[in-house]
This record gives sequence, C-alpha cells and structure tokens, in this order.
Amino acid sequence: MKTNKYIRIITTIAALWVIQANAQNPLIMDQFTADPSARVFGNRVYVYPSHDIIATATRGRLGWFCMEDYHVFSSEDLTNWTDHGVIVTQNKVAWVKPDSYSMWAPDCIYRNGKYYFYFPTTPKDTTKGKGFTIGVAVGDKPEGPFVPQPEPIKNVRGIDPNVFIDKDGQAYLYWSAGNIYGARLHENMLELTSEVITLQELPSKGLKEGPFMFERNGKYYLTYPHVENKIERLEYAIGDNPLGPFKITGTIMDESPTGCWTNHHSIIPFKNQWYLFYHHNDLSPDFDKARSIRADSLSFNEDGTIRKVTPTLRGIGISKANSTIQPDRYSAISSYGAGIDFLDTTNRFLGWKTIFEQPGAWVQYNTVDFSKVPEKMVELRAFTTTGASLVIRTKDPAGTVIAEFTLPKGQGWQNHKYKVKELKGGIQNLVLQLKGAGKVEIDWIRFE
Ligand code: FUB
Repeated sequence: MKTNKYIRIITTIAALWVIQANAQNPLIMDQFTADPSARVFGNRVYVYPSHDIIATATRGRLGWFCMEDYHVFSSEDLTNWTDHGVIVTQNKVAWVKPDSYSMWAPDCIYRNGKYYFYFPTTPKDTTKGKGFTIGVAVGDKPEGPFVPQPEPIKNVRGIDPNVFIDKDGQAYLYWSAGNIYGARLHENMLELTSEVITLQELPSKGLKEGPFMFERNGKYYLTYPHVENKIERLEYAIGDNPLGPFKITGTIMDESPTGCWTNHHSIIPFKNQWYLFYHHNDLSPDFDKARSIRADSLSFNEDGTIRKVTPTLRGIGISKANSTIQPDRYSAISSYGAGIDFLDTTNRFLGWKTIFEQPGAWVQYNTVDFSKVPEKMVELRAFTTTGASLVIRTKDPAGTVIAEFTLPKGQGWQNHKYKVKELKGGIQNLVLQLKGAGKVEIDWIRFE
C-alpha cells in the first residue's frame, strides 16, 4: 500500500514537471513544436503550435512531417510555460482523414466570447478537390475544450490559416498554397463572405507560405516565410488595407543558421514589447521536420519598418535567480574556450551544457531577477575531471565578482554550493568565467 502511495506521489510530481516548463530558446523542451501562432488573451500569451512527431513504418510518411494533434501552451511571464494538453486530434474531427498525420500550422482568435481555432489538414472526402483544407474548432476558453465544426470552411484549399480582425470589426482569413490568399470572414468566423483574393504584389519566385497579418499605426503588415535563396526566411510587405495592395518591404529574419528548411512565425505586442515567435530545429539538428518553437524581441524603426531579428539562445522573459539558470542559453560568449553541447545525444530533450576549457573563457546570461530574496549561496551542477576555478560576475565580463570558488576534481555530475559575496538586488546580467587552467562542464546554476 505504502509503495503504491509513494509511486502515485512521484507520478503526480512528474506530471506537474512535464506541464510546467521554465524556458529560454527553445521554449518547449519536452516535445517537438513548430509553427507558433502566439496570441494575447487576457494577461497571458497563448501559443498554438503544430506538434511534430517522428514518422514510423506504421504512422505517417518516413522522413516527412508527421503531426497528429495540437497542444496549446500559455505563459504570463514568457519564462514559465504551461502545457494545457491536446486540444484537437486528427481522429476526433469528423471530416479529417484520421491517419493523415497532417495537422499543420494552426491559428486561434477571440471574438464575441468565443475562441476560434483554425487548422489545416487532409480531408477524408477528396471528391471536392485535392490536398489540404482548413477547419475551425470553437471553444469558450483559450485552452479549450474546442469543438470541431462538422465540415471544413467552404472554398478554401491550402495550409497555414491566419486570422486578423481589423479595428472596424471585419475579420479576414489568410492562408497559403504556393501563393498567399485572403478573404473576408463572416461574423460567425466560420465562412467566407467574399471572393478569394490572391495577394499579388509579393515575390513572384520562390515558395511563400505561413502568412501572419498585424496592424500597427494604421499600416497593415503582411508577413510570410519565403524561399528567396534555398530555404525559408521571414519577410514582410506593408499596405494600407488588409487585402492590399502591398509593397514588399524587407526581411524580418534570415535563413536558419542550422539549415532548418522551414520557418513559420507570428508577431505580437505584449506588455509594451513586441515579440517574434518562430521555429528552428534545436532539438533535432539532423532532421528538420522535428522542430522547436522560439521567441525573440522585435522592434521597429521610426519609419515603421521592422528591425531584422537575430535569433538568440537566451530568448525572452526574465529568469528568477532561484530557478535553474541554463548558461548554455547564453546572451554572449567569449570568442575562445567556451562552447555548448547536448547533455546526452541519445536524449536531446535533456538540453545542453556549457563547456569551459581555456583560462578566461566566459558566457554571459542576461536578465536574472535577484529582487525577491537576498541570495547568499550559489549552487551549480558541474562535471570536471581536472578541477577548475570559476568566477561569477554581474553585468559583463569585466563586472563585479560576486562569487569565486574552486571545483574539486570528480567523476560524473555533482552539485556544489558556494557563498555569494555582496550582491545588489534587481535585474542583473550574469557572467560565468573559468579563471585558470582546466576543463569544466556546467549544467545549470541557481541562487538561494
Ligand atoms: O508544419 C508544416 C508546414 O511547414 C507548415 O504548415 C509550413 O508553414 C511549414 O512550417
């Protein structure tokens, strides 16, 4: 009896651990996620991504996208993300081919007390045309439950739905199928009320998909991934009306540095800052159909053009000093002697470690919140077979030393605790630096 109770407690703790994630980039570390449509509902950001899984001989098509359901995630601080679980599954929607594994990029929007979740996938009925069509599921809360409509939206063929509601209350549906299309949506959000328009003034060569529309200062920004060279990069065009005409204006994010062929994004303002949500293949460097969602801050020039976003590992949100801080998600790194690697290449979901192997090498991790408790100790999980002396500084690599210690030689990963010298409260950048010779790997650090 006692053992059963013990197992139940452990299982509950494990379940809680799985649904609450403390994130930098990528945002979600316990599953693959892609195509993030971020939305602000109330005082939280909700992200509706696709959910990549790996195809096998009996599910999906080997070596291709494989997606059977959708989760929704939310956060009020952009650091702690809650997984609300599965909201729509391929074999629970009447019109969907139940073994198509093609639940591609979705979107969600709020109107008149309801949340409308739009998703593209393969229908059972192929007599009305080939390929993807787009359906809607309706819920009373942003995390569902969502009830799928019995039929997909009429006259829509394609992928990557995106919904935009203008200031006058008119809603628009955008989607892609090589080109980008748009149409007005009925107030019921379930049917089109206009002809389908092919948005013309966009690049004529190279695939365009994943439209995301937003309005700022009376300008309409039609943003989209486009293959200008070999793989997708995020671009945008600006217009005075939601259906154009548009003027090609610039690039939001260059092609993935790791070669992920797709990118897919959304752009939102939240608490006085704009953010770009997008994806790379961080947790699957050798297979780019198993992607991971990310986010970075975005800003505008005076003339309304978008400043190009450079993908970071640090991402967004403030890390609490007493949480496990991952220096491998650094904001800056020395040009020598420091690097990162997976903790375990057979299970990449365990994340990364930072490796220091030259005197003076450092990594900087920005925006750590020391405001609540005056921290007295720093704990870190480290692995060193040589022994190693480390210093922790605030601000930058020349900043004040707040802790200095020597890790003893050891076998395997070990936790160590050291005293922190005087430390100012507030939001601080942290620098971790190897002082002398030796090699050390760090999993995380935390203050207490
Ligand atoms: O996730 C499947 C497809 O890859 C999406 O629908 C596209 O936008 C691309 O990200």
